[in-house]
Amino acid sequence: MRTRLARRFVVLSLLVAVETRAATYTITTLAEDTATNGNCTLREALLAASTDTTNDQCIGDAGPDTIVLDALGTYSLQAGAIASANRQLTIRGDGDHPNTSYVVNLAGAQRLLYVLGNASLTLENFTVINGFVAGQGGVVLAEDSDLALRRMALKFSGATDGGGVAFKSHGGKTLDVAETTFDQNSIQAGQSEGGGLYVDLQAGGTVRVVASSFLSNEILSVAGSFARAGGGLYLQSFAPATVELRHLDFFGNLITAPSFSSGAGARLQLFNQATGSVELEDLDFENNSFGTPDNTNSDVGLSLSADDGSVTARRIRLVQNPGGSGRSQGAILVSGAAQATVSDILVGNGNGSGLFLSTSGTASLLAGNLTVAGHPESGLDLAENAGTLRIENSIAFGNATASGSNVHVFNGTPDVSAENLVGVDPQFVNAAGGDFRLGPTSVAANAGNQAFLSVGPFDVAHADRIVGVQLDLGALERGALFSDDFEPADLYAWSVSVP
Ligand SMILES: [Ca+2]
Ligand SMILES: [Ca+2]
Ligand SMILES: [Ca+2]
Repeated sequence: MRTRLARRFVVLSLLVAVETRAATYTITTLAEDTATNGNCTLREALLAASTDTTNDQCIGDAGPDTIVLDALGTYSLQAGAIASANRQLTIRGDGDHPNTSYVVNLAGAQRLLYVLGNASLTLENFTVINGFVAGQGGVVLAEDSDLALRRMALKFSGATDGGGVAFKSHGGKTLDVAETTFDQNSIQAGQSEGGGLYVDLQAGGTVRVVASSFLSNEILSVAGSFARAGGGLYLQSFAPATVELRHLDFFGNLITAPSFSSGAGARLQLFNQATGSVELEDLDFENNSFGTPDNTNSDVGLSLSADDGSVTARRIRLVQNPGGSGRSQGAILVSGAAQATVSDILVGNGNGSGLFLSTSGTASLLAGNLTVAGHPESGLDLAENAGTLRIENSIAFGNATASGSNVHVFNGTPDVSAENLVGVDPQFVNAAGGDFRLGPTSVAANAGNQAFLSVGPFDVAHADRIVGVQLDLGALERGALFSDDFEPADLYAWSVSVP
């Protein structure tokens, strides 16, 4: 017995020894070289981590690796592409300073890294600028690998898809993005998708993007090109996927193409979702635009289509996204057997129409507490091609000043229940100035039905949804105060949990 125990102890010790083997490369120089000159540069560390072999003072190691950017300032990395297959790597700015203190300048010459073949890459707390590749993923291309970004800033980078990052999976991989900024990246190709972030799930996967910003990313036109989608974010999936997008800003993203543009803010396209789910919460879209108005363009701010699966979209603000005549600021289209619940959506002050909701197949879409106001064309466009579409507890007012109507039914007989306030002045505080809160004598106050199934926990400003004797109509509850999300049922929505 003693022998067996002793032997077991030896085996366990060996296992522990193997599992803790890992290299940490602490980078103390901003310079780039591959010379054997007694240092460990960022390039040498990336090469060591990608090959498990020694490069100068970066000692090769078969285990997972961590590269710590320890010097403050701008690291040079421009001597050519680096790829890493089937390895685990973390690159992080030393935590003593914010991500602006650790900058990697790719000088328009290369990506930071291409990971593939079941790799796992984590980037944390640094800034990458000027990435470029004549392919996908200007800073990072992750193929069939897990990728995590935390407290990163990806700027001024370019590619054909995914000016910042391209994530492509044939199934089972996870993209996890938190507290990260995609800023002024651009893409350009015959068919270009994802000015900031491009996600392609060929056989499902898991995507979580929280507390992050997509700012002034751009899809640039090329001659004869078509199908440009997702100025900030593009996501497509062809099999059941789990997608969570929470607390994101999409500001000033632009598609300059002459035609076939969709989702200057975000374009999400999910096919064959079956058991998959899409959850959108606390998303803010402002000033995302198409450079050229055209009849072949689609929805300008948020463009979501989901086939099968469950869809939840709560607390989405779409304000002043100019898409041009005939285009909506936002669209949610569900098909197949999709089950969608949508609530607390504010769509205001566009230059075309407001929000387009559509069902087909056996899909159902239940939408409540919408405020749609301030569009020259129709406010709410509804198409119940098949399936069931219902609108409750909502306001449509101040639209259709040039054409259309406050609620325009394209197709079918969607259920617009009696309490909705359509074409009746809800006395917004300052609609022209973008303040769609209800004034003191608004007929929309306490005029809703809090028992309806679409009612969510918060209004679009993340304040309590029900104040006073009854739920208000529209996206903003009068007299409500901002609530944080200490409530466990409301994951990550405002106080972000970063693992
Ligand atoms: Ca060296
Ligand atoms: Ca290694
Ligand atoms: Ca109320």
